[in-house]
Amino acid sequence: MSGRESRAVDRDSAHNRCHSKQRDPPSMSAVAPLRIVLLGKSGVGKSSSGNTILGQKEFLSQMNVPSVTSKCSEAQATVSGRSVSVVDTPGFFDTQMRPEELMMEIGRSVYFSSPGPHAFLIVFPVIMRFTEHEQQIPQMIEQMFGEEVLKYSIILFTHGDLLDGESVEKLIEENSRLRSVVQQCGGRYHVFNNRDEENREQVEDLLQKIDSMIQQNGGGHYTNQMYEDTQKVREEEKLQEEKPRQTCVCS
Ligand SMILES: Nc1nc2c(ncn2[C@@H]2O[C@H](COP(=O)(O)OP(=O)(O)OP(=O)(O)O)[C@@H](O)[C@H]2O)c(=O)[nH]1
Ligand SMILES: [Mg+2]
Repeated sequence: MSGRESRAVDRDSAHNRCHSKQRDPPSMSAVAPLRIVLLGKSGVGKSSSGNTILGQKEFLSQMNVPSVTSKCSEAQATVSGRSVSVVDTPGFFDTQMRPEELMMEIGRSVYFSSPGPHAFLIVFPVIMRFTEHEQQIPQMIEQMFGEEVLKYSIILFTHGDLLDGESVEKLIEENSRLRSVVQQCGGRYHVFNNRDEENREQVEDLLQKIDSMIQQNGGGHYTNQMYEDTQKVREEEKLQEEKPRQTCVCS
């Protein structure tokens, strides 16, 4: 799972990439579909954030339940006139997940976000106590998805409603662990209040931050060998699906 091969590629087309190295012009990034993957410990607000982004209840989120999401899933919606795909994941960084289960779910997240995500959102509740474990999460993500992955990552703080007038900048300044996590993601962060479903401005602002990250990354999405292999599998599956239909037309 080394990210050595990680690099930005043209949008949405692994096979086009083989024939052309041309990238989408930056002006296209406002209309091109976005693929987003949500990562974080269980109960931090991943599913709620997915619902906030999409503007509809696609992912299950419940109060007072220790761990709701056990499998990766994907949902799409049109957000501010553009197609957005969100992959929700279970708590990859929780000790109760068995290694084989973890590998399986990482694979499913790769499948759902193939040919590669434009953005990984690393979710933490803004009021969370930051321990050494939280500080290690970016490195754990590099081990899982490849070493260039943090160039495509933004820290998403949930529970913004509980900030109680406190500024997130001040929290980051005062907490060295929090600061380290944000710095590992190039200083990129955003705050969500998932209780305020009507607040679309927080989603627009996030999409803008994702767009500027994409531009910094040369206009493409994240990929590495793991995503390329998965994309090949998806293309083969598509061909297999189309085969019977083609036979029907010919006979
Ligand atoms: N007050 C407040 N509560 C939130 C916010 N975001 C999420 N929650 C609550 O936090 C709890 C967990 O949220 P989920 O979205 O289910 O968290 P998750 O990361 O998907 O959890 P798992 O699927 O178990 O890993 C739920 O009770 C949510 O209502 C927020 O911005 N503000
Ligand atoms: Mg969930």
